[in-house]
Amino acid sequence: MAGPFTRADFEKLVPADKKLRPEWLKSLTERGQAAVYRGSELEKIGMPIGGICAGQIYLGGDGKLWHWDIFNRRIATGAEHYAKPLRPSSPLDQGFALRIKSGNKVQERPLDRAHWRDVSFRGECPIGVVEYRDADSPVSVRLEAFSPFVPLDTEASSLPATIMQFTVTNHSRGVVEAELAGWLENAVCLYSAQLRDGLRRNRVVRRAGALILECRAEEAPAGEPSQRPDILFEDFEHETYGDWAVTGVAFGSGPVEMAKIPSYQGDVGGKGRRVVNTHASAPANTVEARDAAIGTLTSPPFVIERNYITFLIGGGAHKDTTCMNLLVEERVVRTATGENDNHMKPMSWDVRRWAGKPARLQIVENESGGWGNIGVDNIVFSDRPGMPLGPLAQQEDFGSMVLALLEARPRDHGAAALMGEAKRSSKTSTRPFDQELVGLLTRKFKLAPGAVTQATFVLAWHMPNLHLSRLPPGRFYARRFDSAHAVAAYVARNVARLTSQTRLWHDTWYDSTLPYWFLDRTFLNTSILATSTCHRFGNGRFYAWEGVGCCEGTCGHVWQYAHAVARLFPELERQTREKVDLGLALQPDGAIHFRGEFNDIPAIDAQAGTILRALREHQMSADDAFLRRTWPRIKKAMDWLIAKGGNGDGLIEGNQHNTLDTDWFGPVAWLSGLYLAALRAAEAMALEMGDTAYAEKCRSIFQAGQKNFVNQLYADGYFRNRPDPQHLDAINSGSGCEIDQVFGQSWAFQVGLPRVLPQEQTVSALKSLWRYNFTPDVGPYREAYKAGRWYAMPGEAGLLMCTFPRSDWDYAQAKGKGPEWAAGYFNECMNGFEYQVAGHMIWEGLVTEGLALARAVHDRYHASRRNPWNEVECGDHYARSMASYGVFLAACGFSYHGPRKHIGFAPRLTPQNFKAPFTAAEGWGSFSQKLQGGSFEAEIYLAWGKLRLRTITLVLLESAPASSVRVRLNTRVVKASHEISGNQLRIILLSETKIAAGQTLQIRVA
Ligand SMILES: [Ca+2]
Ligand SMILES: [Ca+2]
Ligand SMILES: [Ca+2]
Repeated sequence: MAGPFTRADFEKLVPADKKLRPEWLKSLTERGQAAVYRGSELEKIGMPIGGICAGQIYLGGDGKLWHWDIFNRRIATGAEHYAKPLRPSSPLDQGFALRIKSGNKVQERPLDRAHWRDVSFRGECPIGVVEYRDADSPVSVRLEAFSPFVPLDTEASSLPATIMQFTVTNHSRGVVEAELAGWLENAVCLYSAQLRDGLRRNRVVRRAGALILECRAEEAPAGEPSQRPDILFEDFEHETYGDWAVTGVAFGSGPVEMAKIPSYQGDVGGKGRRVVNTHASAPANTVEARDAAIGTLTSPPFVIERNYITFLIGGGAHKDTTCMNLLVEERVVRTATGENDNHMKPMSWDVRRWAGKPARLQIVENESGGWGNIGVDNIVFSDRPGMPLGPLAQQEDFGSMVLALLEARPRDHGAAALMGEAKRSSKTSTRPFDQELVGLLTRKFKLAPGAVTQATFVLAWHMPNLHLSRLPPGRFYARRFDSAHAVAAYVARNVARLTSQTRLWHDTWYDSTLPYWFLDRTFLNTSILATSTCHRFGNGRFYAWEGVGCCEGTCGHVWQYAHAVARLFPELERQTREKVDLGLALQPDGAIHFRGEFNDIPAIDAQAGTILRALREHQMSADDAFLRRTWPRIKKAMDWLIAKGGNGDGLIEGNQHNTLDTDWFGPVAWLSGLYLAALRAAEAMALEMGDTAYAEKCRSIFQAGQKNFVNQLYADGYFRNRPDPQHLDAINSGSGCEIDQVFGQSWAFQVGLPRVLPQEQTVSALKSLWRYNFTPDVGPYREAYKAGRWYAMPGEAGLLMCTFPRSDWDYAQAKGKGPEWAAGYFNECMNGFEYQVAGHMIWEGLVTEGLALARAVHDRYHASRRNPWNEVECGDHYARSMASYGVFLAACGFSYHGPRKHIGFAPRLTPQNFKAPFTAAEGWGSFSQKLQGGSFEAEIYLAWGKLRLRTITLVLLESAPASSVRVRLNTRVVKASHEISGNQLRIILLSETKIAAGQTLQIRVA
């Protein structure tokens, strides 16, 4: 394939001298400017803008909402959206427009790119800001869009709603009369409406001071019961397609015998002997070539003379390209696809509306990529649906939607329907499912020169029928609200509080000395919570994919990298530890099935990570109740790992499943290092629980392990593995330079543990990663090592997962006889891992290198390249990327222990003048420190909630004196003592001190 490469070749693939431009290096630490996107940069922007675990709606670069994944349809994404970013598309009609009258000139300007010359976008999670300007418009418009987001307040942050605040400013010298309109298509039953009849109903009402456009759906009136016999239209039991017209090659010469279908397709579930199955009929031998074939199959005309068309359908889930359509008057009136499953399922179309009309069926197979095939059988016209359609109210996309105009004025106007027989003033309107029903709300205003006005719209949705296979049904938000109307009314009543607290968090986050790019990148992945990666079911359980719709079970080995949720909404992580990892997934022997109920094996990294996360979850609690409840189970999980280590040497030798999806054998630096970190965490928790014998057990294995780890695995400046000679067929990075080799120490920093790995060798390992794995252009490396997916394109920088700088091990050996898809991981750049290393480098003082790694990811996700808000791994909005929050914590040198009432900061950037936000168990705020004149001053300002403290640690700067330490809470002196060890200052408050919101604890060291 490529190689073998010599040392000199390696230099060409990953240069030792990165030749980073001085201005780029300078920009890593400069506060800089907020990034504002314009022009073509707006095209791919999709900022998640709904509540957490409430579906997924994007705010586009020009302020239009798109994607609209709120209808409980499982959307499964893959890795492809890195190389081919999604473009805005919307299944429904919604938007805002301004009608402007100045003098005798009237302009109509929808709020989008097409109608304003200058549109700009600034996304500061959780708030997106879009500004519209045009030299020909007397007014400008500023849109601020967000869903309420208040750390620690899960309830306030989980609303299925988006607030859109418009500010209109008159820049002209004359009076302007204007009307701002918002419209919403009733898209309730978006998918069901393609299969059955029903009615959509809109109404406009005033409630809670708001003008509310409510969109609902209901069953169609029942027809006359009928006794007409079924008509078998087509059973595909012949050798040819008969009267059906064939194009292309995918359909072959006729229906295929089920007995001759490739066995890997499984039971396709057909009726009789033959079926339509393009995967089997395509004239090709490989799966790819079969997928590549395309064609159509069109029935002879028939007259619709029964209420339903029933059939079996399977194959690809591609709308429009692997589908069967019903054509009436040459228009597609019904369409259906498979569900990426070869087993065909019964489907019914309600066709009463077209009774007596001529029609045709068309089976389309126009997809040449994965799942480019379709199966169809047994087409029957019947007066009964072929499968029970079930009550409309139980369909996944049933529910309600609302557009509301808050603080409504008497002249604000609402119309239930825009067009058709209902007049624009009508307050109610109904339409059958196949007709569009769009409602409208408007506000008229008059603006004097220079005057400003505001209008706040709320979009709310309520689709309670989420149902993921094997998981509890329903949506958590439906426990609090019975309709979108109730959601909108709640927002209307609480908009002042929800808005001010969201802004308070936003302002607290950005009121920092840290660079803008750094604040943007480390926080924006938190928006993954507001995507379909994350769900909360009717019973309150938090659940997540790895990325949208891909890889189930809140995967322990992926989620252990993600630090954001634990620090912002710790109750969700505590619940997942307690109910899932240490609950339903915990086996009698202590093994944790890392996908909850979805798999039956443990993984070494997930197991160690769960123990480390349990410590973190304890530290983010107000008291020790969580640890008391879970400690016996944590111990059990630890004992499983200890047993896996076998001989007490602190290294694990046997089969080790892990996040790279295969089993590795022999001591692996990355996995044994995590084991050592877990031992340290268990020891710390044991001591807190008064379990000194267990603490001693963990400590002694740890101590042996740390020595063995260095002695056996450290060579040539980094840590390698010692692959088991009995298992050379297995994938193993061997003596390659592997990205996670010192992950255990990285974790230790995140939870304030004493060192797990010695500093000297650890720093050297990180420098080796920089030297051997960080490349300013992945192109040459990927040209030589082709396997793997694309998360950094040629010309883009990144930290490679594993390189092979030594001559005793190469990709070919690392691959063993493992599958190419898994070995290919070594050649990729995966954001979550890169953040793990970036944070670790910053903790260890390699600040420039750490920032450069994080910035490389940031640059890859610049809006000119792809959607900045969608970090992709094997799925959109990939959870591991929430590791970026750990990079932020590293920059602050943050440590916190809620039950012990301890907080600490050790800023790595500009410590002489530093300010950054923090979150604790019961409150959040801002930490700042400054060296000025002869004194060092630090402040802990609490913006929200409360913070109870006993001890505080700070790092003294070199030139700072420390003969006296004074602590004040606002103006009151707080009695305290202090200890200094090295440059560490530890302040012990004489008694527990509570800082309330709005108060500042001031520390003056002189
Ligand atoms: Ca058949
Ligand atoms: Ca195909
Ligand atoms: Ca061992």
